[in-house]
Amino acid sequence: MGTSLLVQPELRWSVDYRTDYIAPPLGLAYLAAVLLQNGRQTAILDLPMARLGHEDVLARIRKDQPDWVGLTCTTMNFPRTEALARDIKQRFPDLPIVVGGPHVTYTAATLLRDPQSPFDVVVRGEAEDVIADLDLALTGADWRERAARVPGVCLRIDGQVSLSPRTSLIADLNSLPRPARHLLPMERYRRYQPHTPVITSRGCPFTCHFCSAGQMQGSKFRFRSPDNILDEVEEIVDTYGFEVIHFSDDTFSYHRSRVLEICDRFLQRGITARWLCETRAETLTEAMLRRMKEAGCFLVTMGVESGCQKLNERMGRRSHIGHIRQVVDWCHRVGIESRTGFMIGLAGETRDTLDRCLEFALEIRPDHIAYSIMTPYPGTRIAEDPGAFDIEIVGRDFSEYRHDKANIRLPGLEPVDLEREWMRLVAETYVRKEEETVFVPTPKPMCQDCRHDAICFPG
Ligand code: B12
Ligand code: SF4
Repeated sequence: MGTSLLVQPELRWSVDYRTDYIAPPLGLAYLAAVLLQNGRQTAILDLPMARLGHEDVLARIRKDQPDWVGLTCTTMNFPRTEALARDIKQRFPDLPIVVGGPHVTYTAATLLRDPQSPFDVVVRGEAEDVIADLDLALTGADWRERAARVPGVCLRIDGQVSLSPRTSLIADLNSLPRPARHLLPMERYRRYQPHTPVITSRGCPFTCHFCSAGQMQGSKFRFRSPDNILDEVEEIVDTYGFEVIHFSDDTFSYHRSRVLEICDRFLQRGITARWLCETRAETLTEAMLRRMKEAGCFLVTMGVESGCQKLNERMGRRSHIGHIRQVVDWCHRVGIESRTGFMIGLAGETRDTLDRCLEFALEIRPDHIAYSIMTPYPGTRIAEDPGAFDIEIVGRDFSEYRHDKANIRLPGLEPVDLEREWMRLVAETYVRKEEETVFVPTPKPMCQDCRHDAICFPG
């Protein structure tokens, strides 16, 4: 029987790690569920949440002797993921190390061509359809030959890089087992944050040039049925005691009728958990927001990017800022909080458009405002062809791909200017909206003797 150890490496994604939000690694939990369903053994270590370091991972490998180790990797986490993989490789040179997640989906070829890379296998994109066959292949000696025959698996074999095409996207999301949350420290997450994520759909039909969502999970919006979703919500509430659900899909309300059905199910099943969601403004109507409010929704998060329509259009962001204003207004009327995300450093940005961004953010009066500097993530059009947007990528240290750090240069705006402007917008927003609630990531208390870059809890 195959055994594996799945690991979420240490995280750090903001200027002050005490404000970082640690979410359960749902991708790993989905994969673990498929492995368990296929009768395999597996475990998940969430290093930041469990306050574990590399030595703890090595000790666990020594104890459990898994057939392979799997690491999940976003761009910002790549340096930490690679460091962990190196430590594992050094102590256990024969243990296959598999890596997946958004970052490696776009960088697999580069990674595997590097002879110094500690990663043996890369899986690009969704992996539920790959993981059981891969697990079988990695069990026992001569695993490379077997793994090379698994569709969707990329690896180095006999000094050559074999890039198997990605498998097709999972058509029926209802067919997936629920994420194996029982393998995660759910009680710790609950004490840390009252909400927990649920993904109800995959794929994004929009093509914002700063985002790789469509490439990662496809441009077709695939979605779970309301009952399938509500079964998961009930499990989270009943088994793990969460009172707030975070629908962290890319575009939760893309299908209006589905959202209304989800609301109906919340009410029919008498689920009193409150919820928040991430979406695009133009998918919402006032009537929908009213129904969402009745069903427990208290917060809607929307990306705005710039207050300047032209800049948004140049970035492939087709939302109209008039609609954003309208939705924020509806939210006020209906009694749902709104959180708007603004991005600075877009193609064509000038000091003048930055002023307009700030003015717009304050004028529409959302309950929470978040600013980030545009980051050229691999897999985005911006990263692939920055010249087409008059953007120069200057930062290549992925650990610095943070929302408050500029890795780009624009005509007339150096990276340092963008960072100062980010600071100015944040500061002016606080000063000018002092009497209102504005989204501020609040520093969390930390153990005095904490030796990890993570938030600690007693016990
Ligand atoms: C929820 C979420 C968060 C949460 C939690 C993240 C987490 N720990 O999971 C929070 C709020 C913390 C967060 C933060 C950030 N996020 Co975020 N987030 C998401 C979101 C919306 C859902 C993630 C998810 O659960 N997906 C569902 C699961 C099933 O998919 P998955 O995780 O990709 O896993 C599948 C595959 O990737 C693969 N896989 C994953 N790991 C492994 C491992 C192995 C061994 C194998 C074989 C396969 C495999 O198989 C899984 C099952 O199919 C995604 C968008 C999205 N739709 O995925 C963005 C996304 C992951 N975030 C993104 C970004 C940019 C950020 C931030 C940098 C934002 C910021 N500017 O501050 C930070 C950085 C976090 C970090 N440290 O890296 C980008 C990542 C881009 C990139 N190149 O890395 C994404 C893809 C959004 C986007 N479209 O651009 N995020
Ligand atoms: S920013 Fe949102 S709407 Fe645009 S492509 Fe990404 S996920 Fe889709």
